[in-house]
Amino acid sequence: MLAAAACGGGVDEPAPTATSAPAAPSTATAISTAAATAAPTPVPTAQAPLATATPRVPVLLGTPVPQPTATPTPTATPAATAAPTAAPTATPVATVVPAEPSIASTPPQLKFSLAFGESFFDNPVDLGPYPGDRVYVVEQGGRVLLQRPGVEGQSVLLDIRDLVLRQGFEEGLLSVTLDPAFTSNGYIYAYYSAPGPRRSVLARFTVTSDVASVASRLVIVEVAQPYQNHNGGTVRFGPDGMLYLGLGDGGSGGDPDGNGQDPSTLLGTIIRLDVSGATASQPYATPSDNPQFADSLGARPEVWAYGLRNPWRMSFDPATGSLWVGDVGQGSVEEIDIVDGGGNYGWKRLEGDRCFSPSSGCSTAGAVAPVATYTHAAGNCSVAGGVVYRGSEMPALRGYYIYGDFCSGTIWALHSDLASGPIVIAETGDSILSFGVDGDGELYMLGFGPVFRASAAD
Ligand SMILES: [Ca+2]
Repeated sequence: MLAAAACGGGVDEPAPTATSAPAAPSTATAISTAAATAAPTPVPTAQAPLATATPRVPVLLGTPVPQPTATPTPTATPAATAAPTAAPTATPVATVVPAEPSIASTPPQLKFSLAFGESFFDNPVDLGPYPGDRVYVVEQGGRVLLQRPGVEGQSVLLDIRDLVLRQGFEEGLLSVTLDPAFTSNGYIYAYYSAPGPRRSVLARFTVTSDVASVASRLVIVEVAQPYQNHNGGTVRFGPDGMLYLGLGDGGSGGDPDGNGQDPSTLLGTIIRLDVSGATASQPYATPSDNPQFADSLGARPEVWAYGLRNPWRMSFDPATGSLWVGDVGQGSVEEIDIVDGGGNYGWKRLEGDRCFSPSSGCSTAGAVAPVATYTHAAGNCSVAGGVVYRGSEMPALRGYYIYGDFCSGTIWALHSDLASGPIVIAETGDSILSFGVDGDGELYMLGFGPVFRASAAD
């Protein structure tokens, strides 16, 4: 087990200010110097909205491949069985909520063992299912590795270390997901930091025989980053077949540009894109059923929800379709949100359930409250959002949302129907970067180097 990192740094390490910025390394580019020293002038997003994007009815793809279902997953591809010849003209069908057995009143305490023998990683930050009973593990430095649970050997699915900016602690390759029709089209999506100018990039790559071609890259969206921290970000497909990406408020500390409450920028939002017909000239379409915000907000049409500070980790509950987000706090409170379309999650008027700006008497009007919060007492510093467990090995854990803290290593379980409050299910002492599940829905915890597989301690 690794010792916890110093909490003063952590996932939510404050951006250097103009006066405290460390000397740029000799390899630093002009853009990094500018970003560290320039006044925090709002930087326009790199890509204008696609005003000509044809509104389209989202193609309903059924249960996405990467998200395990509650029952054993058939091997047939969803695209083969669910993609209709003609797009339906009705509004999208609401997420189907299958009957679930009741959730146990007490979740099990967890223990962790190395998931892939003595395999270690360069900051494993994301993990998900891959065909052939494998999982992919994302390294922050820019590689994606294929692993078989319990086996030490690995192969390289994607290597974009040459494209990735990893200057700040929170920069790098941050998340990867598979297309719902991956088994037929080979598409994977990667979200990473890039230099010149400093920005976040969501790009698609095509996989052939378990290797992604870097040359196949198709940039979906780019967002200029004014500071090196608060880049979000998780990319996942929802049960509606749409692509969701969480973006942070742009960074520094205290959201100096006010991006959190401004959905005319993609910073501080979760965006929802239709990438099913992506081409180089039109890499995404804005779904016609994206939320309609008040005209006065001037919201970008891609925005699904806003008011987020740094949604580092998010996931869909494969049973209910709910989007669970861990939004990292400033200096006092960490929060868990269930994010619905059109919601304003409060930052920076609110940090968790407390006023942030102003520090008292703030307006809570229109802000969606978190479903859980915890404070920076007891060594906590930064939430690593997790997953709703729907696996089979730990029946008493089914239906609980699992999340942890980067500094304290504490892991909680929260009843996904919110019938009771969070329960501590492990004190790992590890620096928790992220969580993930394999194709059976079994739980993994990602630390600084190792990846652990969870099991019930009793
Ligand atoms: Ca909030």
